[in-house]
Amino acid sequence: LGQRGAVIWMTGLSGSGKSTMAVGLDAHLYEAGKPSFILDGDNLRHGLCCDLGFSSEDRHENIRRTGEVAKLMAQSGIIVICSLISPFDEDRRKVRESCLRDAVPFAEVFIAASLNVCEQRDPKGLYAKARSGALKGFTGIDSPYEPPQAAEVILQTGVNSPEACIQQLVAHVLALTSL
Ligand code: GGZ
Repeated sequence: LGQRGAVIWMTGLSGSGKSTMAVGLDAHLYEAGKPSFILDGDNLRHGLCCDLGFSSEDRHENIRRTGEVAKLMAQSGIIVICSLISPFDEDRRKVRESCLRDAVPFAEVFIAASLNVCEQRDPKGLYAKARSGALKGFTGIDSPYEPPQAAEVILQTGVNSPEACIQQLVAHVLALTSL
């Protein structure tokens, strides 16, 4: 029997902890002997999506393109962990529908740190730049973020420890991929 792939779609503000959750999940899946791969928005924007900026149109295309790649990889048996802000509910819904249409297991994971928490963290100083007006169209400041209405997993990274959040995520993904 072949290995079952899946698309695990993490959405949340910049600084919410998407990358930390992705790396933690990836490590646990490796330990469990399950092939996995991270598609990270910030990385993809250097290659596959290097022609895209941060307009709504470009963000739509960023999510569409990443979703298609993720589905293809999942069809080859890999658990694909997507880590993108993906601010629009409609874009995430389209990826979900596309995966489910082709029988690829899909889970939406809301990295639910508040804007306040993310702005306090500000690991790259981007919120400060956005507040000063030096960076335009930054998500949560002057560009929208639509929280998921029905995410399969909600991780309170501003409340619970990274380890606890990763455990919660791992449990869901192992259940999803051993059906
Ligand atoms: C949001 C921006 C912006 C603007 C640069 N808005 O936290 P980071 O720095 O390391 O990761 C963010 C990344 C967002 O790329 P995504 O592909 O995930 O975005 S989307 O899903 O909306 O297409 C952030 C950085 O790029 N960044 N400018 N204006 N984030």
